[in-house]
Amino acid sequence: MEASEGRQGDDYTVASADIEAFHKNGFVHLKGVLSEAEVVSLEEEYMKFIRREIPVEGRDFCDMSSDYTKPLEEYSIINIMLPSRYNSSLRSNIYERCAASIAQQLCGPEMVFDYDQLLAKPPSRTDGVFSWHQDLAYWPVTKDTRTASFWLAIDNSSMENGCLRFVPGSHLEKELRHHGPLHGDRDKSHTLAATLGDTDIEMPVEICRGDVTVHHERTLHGSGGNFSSNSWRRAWVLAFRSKSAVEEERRIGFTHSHNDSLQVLNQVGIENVA
Ligand SMILES: O=C(O)CCC(=O)C(=O)O
Repeated sequence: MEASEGRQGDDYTVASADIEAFHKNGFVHLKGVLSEAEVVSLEEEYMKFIRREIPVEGRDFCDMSSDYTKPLEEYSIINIMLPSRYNSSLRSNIYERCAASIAQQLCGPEMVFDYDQLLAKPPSRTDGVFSWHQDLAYWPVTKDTRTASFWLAIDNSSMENGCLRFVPGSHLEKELRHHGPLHGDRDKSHTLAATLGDTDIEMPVEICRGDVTVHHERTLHGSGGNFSSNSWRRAWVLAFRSKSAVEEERRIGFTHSHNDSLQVLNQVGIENVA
């Protein structure tokens, strides 16, 4: 790493090789974005959501690996949408400020915060499989496609506890892959799933606490279950898109809340589920 690369205050200077890798592969792993002390303070807030000390409305608290009937204490991928909507003191935290700096270097100065999300797999939830998908299958298609989706590891994230896996280069495909609702219909669960083809190469990316991966809205990705008996796999997602794309989403009433009446399954188009 050059002396000028990495963290300085609210900025994280991305190496030119990493910018290139992001555009070529559709994702990149950046090390040491947050310090241990910074992760500890985010982790405290994170656990207030997990313990349900901060109320989260309806389907914004759900399990992404199963349908809505699963009892809360058995969730395998605890999914909390829009934590900063439910705890506004989280807005503009140090992670968001560093992610903004990175997003602008990867995709340009127009990049702004779109949404946040917490995704936690408790230990020994071997069925905590996050189905293969492209984020765009869940989102409205916007004119400006630039996206930097951050995935911050709160725990060391490994093959054993269910780290992210990507299909490099899949973001460059012209057509979105076919996705279908994992449980047959969006009223049973929010989750969409695509299947990999024989020629797809999956690349697991193991990262340390305080590191991030950043991916594009068309990069195929997913993750396996948590086979560790003592380690959680907790991640904090922040998505940045261009200001015009976020405005386009909000104009049609799309906020990434699972309680929005408007949901998207992109092979079918936009559906009103409420
Ligand atoms: O945390 C996971 O396993 C999946 C995360 C994901 O799909 C995302 O960050 O877009």
